[in-house]
Amino acid sequence: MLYAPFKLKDIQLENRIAVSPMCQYSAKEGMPDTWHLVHLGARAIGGAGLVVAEATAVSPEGRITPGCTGLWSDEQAAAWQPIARFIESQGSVPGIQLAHAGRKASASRPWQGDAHLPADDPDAWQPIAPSANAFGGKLPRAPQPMTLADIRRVRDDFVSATERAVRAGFQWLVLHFAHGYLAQSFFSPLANQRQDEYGGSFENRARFLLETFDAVRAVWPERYPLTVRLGVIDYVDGEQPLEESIELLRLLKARGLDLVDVSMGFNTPDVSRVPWSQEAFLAPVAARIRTSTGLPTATSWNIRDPKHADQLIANEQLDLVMLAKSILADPHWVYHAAKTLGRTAPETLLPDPYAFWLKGL
Ligand code: XEN
Repeated sequence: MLYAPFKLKDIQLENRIAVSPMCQYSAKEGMPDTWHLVHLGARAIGGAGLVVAEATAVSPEGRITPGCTGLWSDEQAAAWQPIARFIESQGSVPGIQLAHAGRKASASRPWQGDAHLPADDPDAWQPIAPSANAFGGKLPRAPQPMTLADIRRVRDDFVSATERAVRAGFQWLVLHFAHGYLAQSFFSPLANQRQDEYGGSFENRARFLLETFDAVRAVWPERYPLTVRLGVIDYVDGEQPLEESIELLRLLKARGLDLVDVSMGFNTPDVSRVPWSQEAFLAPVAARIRTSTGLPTATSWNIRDPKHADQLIANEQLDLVMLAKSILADPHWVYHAAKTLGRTAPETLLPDPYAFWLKGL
């Protein structure tokens, strides 16, 4: 079943294997370059049905680190174009994730500390968020609370970035509503302490996400899938109940959401209760969301074993598996998994120049 096609809107994926957006922290001034082409292109050559480019900031202040990619300029859109085109030329669908990092912005790259840059660092900038409370841990910098004008501006930044994503040739859009970044921090009572119409009740905490989604929906072509990655669970006390995430997804579905990629909230530095070592630990949560909302559903996090991944699709727990570390470690995971699953002629999943050499191996 992992190799069954999947149609959503006018887009057909050749299989159920997707490359999850993975930050490379390797851009300068938000510009994708040959690193991004080779990184994403290699996984398209490897045969993933969908290749989603990393969390790409809708504005300079929305980057997680100075190395994050962006789509706030036409120059960046032009730089993404050959990347999207190459992914498509390999039979994969090119996708991109649009993001604003909120209070987690202005951090160093993970291999340089994974911490807020000191405020006087020439590369640092002032993060913004729903409220002035800091994330904590290695991200202690207090964000500037957003005014209503800031909220409108960020929503408009998502719209402009979406228009550029279309021009760049992307055919699958993921709005980053997870991982403690801006949208997620509006939704989570752990992060959002606003007293106005954007804080407090479920309706108010959902408002920024729904308004941003609506604005993007209006400019993203109807024929292409519009998806969100939503943090539905934090594994800490005080988080929003799963029922709230389900209700939010129902509202988004009614407004034109095509698929949800189920992930975590990461609204506090405490990740001690996350069951990291369990294979595909979010799959049961995603399956529950799939049943309760009727939305096509994907998830990532520790999906490595091809047999397990195949069962998740066969048992209709998931529609897509999003691979991250496993496909980073092995760009030919799709081919190797086909061999493990006993598929005949697995080399046919690869482009001709590779299939020719690998035939019968
Ligand atoms: C605390 C977030 C954990 C996973 N990460 C997610 C990222 C990049 C950093 C690590 C993302 O969603 N862009």
